[in-house]
Amino acid sequence: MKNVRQLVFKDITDLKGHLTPVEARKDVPFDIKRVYYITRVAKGERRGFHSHRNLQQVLICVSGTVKILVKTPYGEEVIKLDNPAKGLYIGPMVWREMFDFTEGSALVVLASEHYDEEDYIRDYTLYEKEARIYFTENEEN
Ligand code: T46
Repeated sequence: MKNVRQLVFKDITDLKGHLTPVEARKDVPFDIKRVYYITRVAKGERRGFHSHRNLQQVLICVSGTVKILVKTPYGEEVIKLDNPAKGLYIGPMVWREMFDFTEGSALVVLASEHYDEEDYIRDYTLYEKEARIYFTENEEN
């Protein structure tokens, strides 16, 4: 789907457990300017409900599981993150919702930019209008 792809990282396993390195411009396609994590989400809570105009992010569920709905005017998909060695790349102009967080789950997000509320589109009608223009102008996506 446009501006979304699943990433697979190294899972270095030995008797001590698992280690997954994630390096900027190698394992994720941007320089990482910000990291945040979402934890202790109440049962049944749904987050997101927005798109970003420019931001690129990689979502990694390092503990437990969570489902991510990604949506553009051209289609939608639900991706379950259930492995710390897998990431979900979400580029610009993709609507996202996060739900079904299991108890104790931890969602780590690597972001290409510092926090900027102006980059968010939180109204779906406005999102759809801007997204159609964006994807028409970026046909190679
Ligand atoms: C996204 C999904 C996956 C900050 O002050 N700094 C930050 O870096 C972030 C990410 C958020 N905030 C503030 C803004 C709100 O007052 O934290 C509050 C909760 O943010 P929000 O309601 O946007 O959280 P989610 O879980 O709906 O969305 C977040 C990210 O904001 C968003 O970029 O793509 O996770």
